[in-house]
Amino acid sequence: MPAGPRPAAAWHMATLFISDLHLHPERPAISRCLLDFLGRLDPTQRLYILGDLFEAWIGDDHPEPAYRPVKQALQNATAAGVEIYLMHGNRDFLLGPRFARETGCTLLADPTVIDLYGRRTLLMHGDSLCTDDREYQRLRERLRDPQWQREALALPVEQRLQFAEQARQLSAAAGRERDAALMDVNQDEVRRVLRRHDADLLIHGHTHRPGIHRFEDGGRRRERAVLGDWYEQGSVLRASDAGLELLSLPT
Ligand SMILES: [Mn+2]
Repeated sequence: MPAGPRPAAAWHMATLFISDLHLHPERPAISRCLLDFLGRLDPTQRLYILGDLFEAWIGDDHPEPAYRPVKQALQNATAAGVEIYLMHGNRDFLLGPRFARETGCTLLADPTVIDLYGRRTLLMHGDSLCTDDREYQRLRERLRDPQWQREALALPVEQRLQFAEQARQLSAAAGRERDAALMDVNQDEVRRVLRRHDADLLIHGHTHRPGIHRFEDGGRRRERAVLGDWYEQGSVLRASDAGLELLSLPT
C-alpha cells in the first residue's frame, strides 16, 4: 500500500455496502447511478451488495438486455481488481453461479460473518429479521427451498417471466410493497442473531430505513447499520478504520 496522507472524504481504502437498488428497466436513472458508482471503484476498495440488486431475477439464463451494462460494469470492476461480494435479497434470490462467474462477483450466504477492521460483523439482507410478518416468513421458507427453486428454474423463460410479472402486479395491487418497506426488523431477533454469531456489528438492508443504531446488550455495545434503498438516490455505507458513514449519491 502506498504511504502518505489520504485525501479527505475520499472513498479510497474503504469497504462499501449497498443494497435494495431494485434495478428495473423502468427505472434507468438508478442503473446509470450504479454504473457511475461502479466505474469509480478502485482495487483498494471492496464492495458488498447485500441483496435486492435487481427488482426481480428469474434465472441467470434470462437475457434481459437492460441488465447487460450492469453485468458488464460489475465485470469491469472485478477485472480491475475490486472484490465484489453479492448476497441474495428477497427479490433476486435466484441469482446463481452463472451470474457470479460472468461478473466475477462472489456469492455470499445469508448470513455471513466477516472481519471488518477488526470487528466481527454480521451481514444479512434483513428480510429474515422481520419475524413479525409471519405470512412473509412462511413464503420465504417456501421460496428458499432448493427443490422449489430447481423446479422454478426448470420452467421455460416465458413462463417464468409471466409469473414474475403476475407476482409484481399482485404485490402492487395489494400494497404489500409498501407494507414490506414499512415493516421493520424485530429487535429481539436482532439481539438473537448477534449473540448467536458472537458479533457486535450487524449490517443489513431490506427495510429501506437507513440509519446507524447503537444499543447495549448483555454488557456489550452493539451496532446495527441499515442500508438505504436506491429509489430517490444512491445510498452507500462506507466503512473504514475511521468508522461507519452513510452517504447518498445523486441520480
Ligand atoms: Mn428486500
